[in-house]
Amino acid sequence: MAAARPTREQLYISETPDEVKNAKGLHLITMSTPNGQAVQIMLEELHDAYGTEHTTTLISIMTNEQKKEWFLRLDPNGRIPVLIDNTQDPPFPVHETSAEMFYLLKFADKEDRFGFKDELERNQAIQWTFFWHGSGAPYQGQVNHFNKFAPEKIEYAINRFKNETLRVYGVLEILLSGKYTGEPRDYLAGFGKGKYSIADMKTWPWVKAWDFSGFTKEDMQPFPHLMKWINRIGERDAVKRAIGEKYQMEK
Ligand SMILES: N[C@@H](CCC(=O)N[C@@H](CS)C(=O)NCC(=O)O)C(=O)O
Repeated sequence: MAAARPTREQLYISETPDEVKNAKGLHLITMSTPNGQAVQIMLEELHDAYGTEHTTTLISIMTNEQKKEWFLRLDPNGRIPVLIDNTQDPPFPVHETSAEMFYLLKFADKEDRFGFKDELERNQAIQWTFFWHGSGAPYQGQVNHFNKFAPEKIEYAINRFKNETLRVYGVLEILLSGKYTGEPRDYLAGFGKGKYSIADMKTWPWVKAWDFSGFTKEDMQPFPHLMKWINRIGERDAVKRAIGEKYQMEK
């Protein structure tokens, strides 16, 4: 007999919002931050590619909804976004943006439109998704924290995380410019010029918010290919919807 998974009763309790426990298919609990937007983009792309539907619960992390028991039962890490697949029985919760995107790639992107069939290209997508998950998002997140939200201005911390974020932008610039291959690329993963994939979706919501993080046009000058990549992805309908009104909480 297969080992038991958490039951519906363990996942959903009386405090769980009705829209979460009554959801039928893919359901995303999110807020439109860069981490939320990564999975929002993937879901909107799946909608355009396959007509895949999903529903959402929009929360405000300022009110610490994500630290309540109903949320921790779905994601003990207490952070958005959380994806729940209610077509599994019992429902299957997924936390961590990249894991959510890989889940959607496996179960909702049957043609690998946003992934790769070739195992080496697939591995490139894993490399660049991990790169941003481990070395981009945490640094740029700390820039935002120390620049905007920390109660005191600690110059060392601000400089440390700003410099590290500029360094990882530089890594993306090396890749996209084709500095060592002679061939500029359009997207992060895939041979040749690359193919739009989950690696781009994971990375883009952060990098496009460089000005929010306090970087200037001068700071961004060394990254012309990265700036073009930001515009290229920003033109997609699914991406526009994923960062738009639909995911803003009503005030
Ligand atoms: N490694 C996580 C990070 C998620 C994360 O940091 N989410 C932030 C919003 S962007 C959050 O929920 N913060 C609220 C909190 O920490 O309580 C992921 O990739 O999903």
